[in-house]
This record gives sequence, C-alpha cells and structure tokens, in this order.
Amino acid sequence: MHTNLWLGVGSSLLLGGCAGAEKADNAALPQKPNVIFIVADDLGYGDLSCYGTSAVATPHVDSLAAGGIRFTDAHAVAATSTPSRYSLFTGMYSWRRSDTGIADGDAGMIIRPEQTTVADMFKSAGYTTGAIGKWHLGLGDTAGSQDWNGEVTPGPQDIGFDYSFLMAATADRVPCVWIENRRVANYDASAPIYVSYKQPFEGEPLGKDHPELLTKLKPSPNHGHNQAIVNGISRIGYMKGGGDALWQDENIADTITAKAVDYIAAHKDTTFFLYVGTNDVHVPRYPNPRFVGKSGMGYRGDAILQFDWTVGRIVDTLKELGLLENTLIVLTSDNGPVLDDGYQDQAVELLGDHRPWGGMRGGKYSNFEAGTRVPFIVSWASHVEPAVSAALVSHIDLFASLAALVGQTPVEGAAPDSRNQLPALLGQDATGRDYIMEAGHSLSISDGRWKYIMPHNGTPFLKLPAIETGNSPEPQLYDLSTDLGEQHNLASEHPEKVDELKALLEAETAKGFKLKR
Ligand code: NG6
Ligand code: CA
Repeated sequence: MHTNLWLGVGSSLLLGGCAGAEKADNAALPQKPNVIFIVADDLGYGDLSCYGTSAVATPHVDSLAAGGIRFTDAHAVAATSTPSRYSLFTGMYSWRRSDTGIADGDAGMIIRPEQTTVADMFKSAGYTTGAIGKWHLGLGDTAGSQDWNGEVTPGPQDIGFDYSFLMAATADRVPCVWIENRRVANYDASAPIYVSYKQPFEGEPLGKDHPELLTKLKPSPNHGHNQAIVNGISRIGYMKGGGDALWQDENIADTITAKAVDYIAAHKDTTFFLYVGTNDVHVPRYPNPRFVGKSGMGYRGDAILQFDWTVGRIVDTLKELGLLENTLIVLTSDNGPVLDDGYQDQAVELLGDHRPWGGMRGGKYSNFEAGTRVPFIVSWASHVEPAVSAALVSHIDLFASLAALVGQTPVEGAAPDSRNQLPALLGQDATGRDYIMEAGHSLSISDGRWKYIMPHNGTPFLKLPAIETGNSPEPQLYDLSTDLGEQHNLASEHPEKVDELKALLEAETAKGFKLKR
C-alpha cells in the first residue's frame, strides 16, 4: 500500500558501478541492488566466530563478514522481538506505542495498513518484496479474530509485501503452522484449526497435565510453555487441529531456507527485497538431526550451526545465480542472547566457556548492552570494501538509509525516527549516529561512549531466565569506552553528562512515549 506516498527521485544516490545485467524496466539507470535482511532470533553479539567466539564455528557468516562490513557498535531498538522488528520495518521507535510488546500468536497485525513500511518503500522503487520466516508482528485485524481456516487478513500483503510465508509469532507460541500470503500453507481440511490464548479446547491434552506426551522437549519448571502440545513439545497458547499443516520443529530451518532459496530463484530477473527471519536460535530449540551434537553445546549451539548453514545456502544461491555481486545483505539479530528461555535444552549446562553476550552485561530483555548490541554485517560485494566498523548504527536507520540508496524520499509521517546513515552502512563514514536509543523495560540513550539508562522501579534481576534487566530506581551512566561491562555507575560523578543525555532522551520521548513501565 501507499506506494503513492513515495516520490521516486531516480537513482542518483546509487554510488558508481553497474554490476550485473541491466534490467529492462530501468535500463538507463545503474542497477539497484537486491536487498536481503537476514534477521536471526536471540543470537548474541558473542555467538558468531567472526565476533570472537572460538566455541562455535560459523564459517558462512564469517565469510560474509570478511567480504563486507562487520559492525561492532550496532543496535536493535528493543531487547525483544516484536518491538525490535516493529522498528526495523517502520522506522518508528516501538516505545512510542503501547501495543508493541511481545505479541501472542493470535495478536492482530500491529503495523496497520495505513502505515508505511520499508517494504512499501522498496515497492515504490520498483522492487518485488517478500517476507519469509519468523514474523511476530500479528496477523489479521484484532486479537483472536482470525479465521485460520479461511483468509487471515489484513496481513503482510497490506503493508508492502508481495509474498509472505510466515510463522505468526514464535515457535513456542501457537498456531504451529505456516501462513503463506493470506492462508495456512498445506492446509488440511480434515483438521480445522482453532487457536485461543484464553481457554483450552476440550479433549486436547496440555503439557502441564501430560508430561509423558512431551517426547521432544520439556518446558523448564515454573516457566509456562506448558499448554498446547504440538509434535511432542508444549507451547504457549491453546490450539486444536492443523493435521498435515503443522510444522515439524526439526524441519523449521529447512523450510525457511528452502522458501528463501526458491524466492531468490523465482525472482532472479526482478529487483527484490527479501526479509528472512530465522527461528534460530529462539526456543524451542530443536535443530535438524544433521546439526544435533555438532556444536558440543547442546541444542543452542547446534541451532547456531543451523543458522550458519541457512546463511550459507542463501549466499550460495545468490552466487550460483550470479546475483551476489549486486545484492546488499544485512545480517543481524532481533535482540540479545538468552540461555534457558523456557525449555530443558541444557543451554546453561552445556555452555562451557562460550559467552553469547560477548563480554557485555545483561542479555535479552535487558537495558544493559547485551540486550540490544547485536551482530550486524553489511555485504554488497560490488560496492563495499571489506572492513570492521565501529560506527554507531541502529536498525532504526535501515529504512531511511535504504530509501536514500534506491532514490526514494519519505514524505511527512513515514519512518519518523529513521535517519539516512547510508555512508556509515556502506563503510564511508566511521562515526554513524550522534546517539542511539534502546528499549528494555526502561529506555536508554547512548552517544557511543556515554550511556544513560532512565530510572525504573522494576525488578533488577529476572530469575527465569537469569538476566539482569538494567532496572534501577537511580539514574545510571556508564562510560562504555572504558567500561563496556557497565559495572561502574558514574551518574553522580558526571551530573552534566546525565543532564545532557537525559535532555536528549526527553526531547525524543516528548514526541511520544508509551513504553509500559
Ligand atoms: C516470553 C517467553 C519466552 C519467549 C519470549 C519472546 C515466557 C515465560 N517467556 O514471554 O520464552 O517466547 O516471550 O521472545 O513465556 S522473542 O524473542 O520472540 O521476543
Ligand atoms: Ca528474539
């Protein structure tokens, strides 16, 4: 929708070079690159070998990083999936809305059709657009109103995606089926699908009552995930039916990868924007037998290997089709890492020396750095010089930066928080943003060196998973240049810095602030 909201201004911002064959529809212009976002789930800053771990080898991601730009100070907007992805797609800080918290599997679509997404922007620039894998932004109109046996609408087709093949929320939330465009894929008419987040369906066994049916994974004690049982794994929410349409957890990565590969092959003669959201390394982790036991760290480590394989398949496909040179790939994660996030997969017990949070404090859910500082790699073989960049960058800017790249100008109201940081993303500017903002339970702001975390009265420590939230009733100020681990609160020693960052933060929140506190 809203392709008319965008003014094409040609491709003058495309920098030199003219790789690959010209396309018929824009033969006079330098060819715009295909763009692929590969968004991992809960993959930590320290989970990839190119980011320093020696506990697990991720050669495919490493080679993408070696040929592109690997960022060391890149940030997701939020420390959980729904608000993080909301900001990635809309260029608007999720904390400006109150309904961008972790979405149930029957949530209505959070990005509304009247909004303009990065996919809309690419469509205006003549791209074909696709979304494959984890969604977690709601589908349909309102919570619980979807007809899973008919058309689920509105959906991604109403916010700029020509094609979609998605998991509605997460693998630990029902419904455990794929939704292709507006309908359940491989729909099985003999097993109509019903979903509820309010009450169980009569006759459907629940994980909490039937541990003997949990043949693949058991939930962690006192952590929920003990409702509907699908494929020997209990989930959040209640579900009935599905039959042949139900996914098998050990095939989720294969399915997402195959759909991504098919999409690329089918659209090789167009210019495309493809979002690929992997389920790896979110819970329930139940990797394909090809990867089981290969990391020595249990299913979490094996899921990292599986993620790396997915990346390898996508890159190899681009190579085989001659598209790699002119495809801009952004590889990142939606939020920081977590070990026990609800299933007994031995992520804690088998971790060994591996440090998913890469020397930082906190993790998923947290305002400390490990919550939102994420792996971030930009590869565009024909245009970027391999480098490691310490520029301060944020997911929030992908929208405006890529708009600039493909010659689109956002009109009033679209992508309100997104800024053009294309030079930083392409390695031509070593500095990046003046400041970034990140949301956990609270809100923080950082200019790269100094980081201020707003006071928050919530718990400082989650028990399950065991993670420090960054909450404190006192203002916190850290000097990340000497204290990346955020151990020394310097707020009382540098009140002027606190005032400066607080004023910047308040200027932003004055434009809209509805974070649930
Ligand atoms: C939490 C779940 C967690 C995970 C998370 C969403 C409980 C106790 N915890 O509510 O397991 O599903 O939501 O993760 O149910 S995210 O990466 O998609 O945001
Ligand atoms: Ca996540």
